[in-house]
Amino acid sequence: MTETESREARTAKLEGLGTKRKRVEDARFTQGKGNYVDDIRLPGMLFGDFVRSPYGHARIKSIDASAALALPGVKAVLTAADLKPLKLHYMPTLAGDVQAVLADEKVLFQNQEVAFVVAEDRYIAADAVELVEVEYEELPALVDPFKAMDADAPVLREDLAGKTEGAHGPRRHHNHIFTWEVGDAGGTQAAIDGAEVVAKEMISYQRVHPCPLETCGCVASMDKVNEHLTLWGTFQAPHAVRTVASLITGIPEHKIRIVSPDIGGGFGNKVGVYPGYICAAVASIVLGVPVKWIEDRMENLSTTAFARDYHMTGEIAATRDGRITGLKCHVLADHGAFDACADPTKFPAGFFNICTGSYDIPVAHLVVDGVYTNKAPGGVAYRCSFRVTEASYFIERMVDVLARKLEMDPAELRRKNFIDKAQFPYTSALGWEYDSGDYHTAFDKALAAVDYQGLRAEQAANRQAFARGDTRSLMGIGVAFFTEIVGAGPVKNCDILGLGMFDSCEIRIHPTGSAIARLGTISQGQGHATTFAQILASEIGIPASQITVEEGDTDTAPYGLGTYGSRSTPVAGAATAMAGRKIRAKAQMIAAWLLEVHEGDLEWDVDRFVVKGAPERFKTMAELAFAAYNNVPPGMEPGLEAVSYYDPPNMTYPFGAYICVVDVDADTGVTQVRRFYALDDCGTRINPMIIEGQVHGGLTEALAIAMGQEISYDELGNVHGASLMDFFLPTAVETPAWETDFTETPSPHHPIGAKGVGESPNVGGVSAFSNAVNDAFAHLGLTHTQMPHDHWRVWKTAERLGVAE
Ligand code: MCN
Ligand code: CUM
Repeated sequence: MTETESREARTAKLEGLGTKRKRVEDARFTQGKGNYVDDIRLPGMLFGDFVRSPYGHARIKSIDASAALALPGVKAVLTAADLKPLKLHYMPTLAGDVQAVLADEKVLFQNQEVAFVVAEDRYIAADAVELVEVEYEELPALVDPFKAMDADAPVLREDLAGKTEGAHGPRRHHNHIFTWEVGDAGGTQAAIDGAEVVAKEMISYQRVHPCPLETCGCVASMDKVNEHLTLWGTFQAPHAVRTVASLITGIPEHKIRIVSPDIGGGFGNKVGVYPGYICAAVASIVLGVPVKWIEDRMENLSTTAFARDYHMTGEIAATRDGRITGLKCHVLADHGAFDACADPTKFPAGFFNICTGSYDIPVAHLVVDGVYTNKAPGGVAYRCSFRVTEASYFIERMVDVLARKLEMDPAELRRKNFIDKAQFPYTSALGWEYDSGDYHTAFDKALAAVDYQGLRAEQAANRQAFARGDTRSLMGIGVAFFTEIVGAGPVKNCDILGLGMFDSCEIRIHPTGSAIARLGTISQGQGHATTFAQILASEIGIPASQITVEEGDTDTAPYGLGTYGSRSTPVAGAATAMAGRKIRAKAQMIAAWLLEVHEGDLEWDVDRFVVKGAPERFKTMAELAFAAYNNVPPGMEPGLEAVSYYDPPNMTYPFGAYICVVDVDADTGVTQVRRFYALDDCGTRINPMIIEGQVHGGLTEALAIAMGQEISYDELGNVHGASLMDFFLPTAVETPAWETDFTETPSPHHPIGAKGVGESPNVGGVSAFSNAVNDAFAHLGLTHTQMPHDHWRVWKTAERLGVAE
């Protein structure tokens, strides 16, 4: 049938690795046919809504729900007192702390959950929320992390009274969570003390929020007859939710089904476990009918999964000619009222210890102190790769600060200190083994692409013109180079609540040669149904268009740890390739049987096995699929299925070079991103179009963070930035045109050489914007200003430097 088709034509038909295959998801999404959690409607379903605290810190004197219960249509009002007998008023967090499901005697942040009203519809529930009378006694709020461990700081967590040991070691103050130390303290201090030049800076990365278009939510449905609980929800890790739900509720795990339907953006916001999930489940168990809970925008921004809030003091030592000799960093980490960071268990500050970045730094030392404040919990979210965004921002600002001190070009200083290609696999001073990289090639390509020397010459001319009064605009050039660490990842290092972070793929080939693949991950917009089929197409020779990819239903998908930390490609992508290879190995045995040759006499050719030296004798994968169901070698089981649980030997280390050119109006502080060039290296590229989309999205979020986003609190503990009136969400108007580029350095340990990419543009992007804004004022003596670089703050900087009119 296809004998005459060329190898190229057969390869093209597969739409495998490297193809710009169009997203198969989009037919559904662009026609409004997605199925999101709020689309789920079940007979008799009730709606839950929260009574929330108006105070940042207060004692609850009393709760009176009688007026709410009297409202027609209200079915129940849950408070901590109702949850206590079930031992569900606190829930375990992913970081080994506990979090109040409903406030127990005290509220610890504004908008904290105090009571859960269940009613016949959302509107009645919202009206009833207003009728619940809560009497509070206000307490002094603690919002400044730098004051959290003062001797007279207010005691926040009374539930932890007397607890001197936390999940990550000893606690030395009532608001202290953990101290995490990595590296060589003595050696680093010696390097700093003996250095020719030392640059020091305190770099804050403000509190922000990922703000996905779809907020968090769930539908809980308890079938009391079969004692079976189904939970549909916005979960980035459905299997982990099932295990945790079983442990918390005591319902056997086989009687729980977790389903993540379509998810409208996650960005880390949907990794954690929230009070709404527990309350909806409890309400459904108690009332015996389905209960839905969906956050509104303000609830989302002010109560679930903030990101960052890291205050990083660095010292970087160097020789006068620009060779970095040591790096020291202290981080004050504001975790809010409960430590609900979603990090692998052994890493209370995530992978922040990749803060030596892309540089060959001989010695380094890092200390992170985590503290409680009267703010919302969360801490790991927002395209972060487990705190790599903070680490990357820190080192990329520090290198610029050092460059200023050395009066050296920041690009030249980077180039001089890069880990060399020949040094890979490279072990960093803080203990990571970088799998592969070629930083000089990528960086040189980036500098050439933007004509870096030309830009600097233009900037020099701009500065002279500004000094003469010929222009009111200052030109800034931001250079950033990042190394990511994604693919958690080795079970021996990485687990969450004891669950090793492997991932999985199960494949079934149907008799007519099409297939279904199920994975332990879950797409939230990344296009997994498109790209994972491409990996398989190349492995098993079945066109991607004939492979269905399914994720997110724990009753059908193999166990996996979910999608975050850009781990799907490095881990589940590897499992997909490995499962595909098992399919191919069995198909080869069937082919040998059918062609009456020895297996070793066959070779794989795109979509078929061919007898070596006899190209006219072959069996296509479609033929072998059918044979698997009716004519297999004696003793072989029929069928063609495989499953792989993949425990990666190491993480993958994508990298990239980003360059930003910004024009700053000195009189108004208005910034205009004139140009942004992003070169990404994520190893073998599965779908260049999807990668480009990921980079565009991540850069837009980086722009948002660097130039305007902030969730701040006033001294009373009131949260600011909790609505889209105050929280900057860029639209097409603010977003510049992105220029993307790539190099391709495969991962040596990944079966197809692919590294993750989802978070790279955010990890690398924020520093490029921030470096550009700082650079615009560098000739006026500025070394560092804190983000966000919104117009007001930029204008303040210009004013402080005496150039604003
Ligand atoms: N890809 C590829 N070739 C590579 C690497 C990746 O073609 N070498 C493709 C993958 O096949 C996948 C996509 O790029 O379709 C992202 O893959 P990967 O980097 O493995 O990241 P994950 O799939 O694990 O996604 C998680 C990552 C994270 S942690 C955040 S946060 C984020 C991000 O993805 N959230 C997103 N990108 C997002 N994009 C959308 N639209 N929505 C989100 O919520
Ligand atoms: Cu850290 S945000 Mo992503 O890992 O889902």
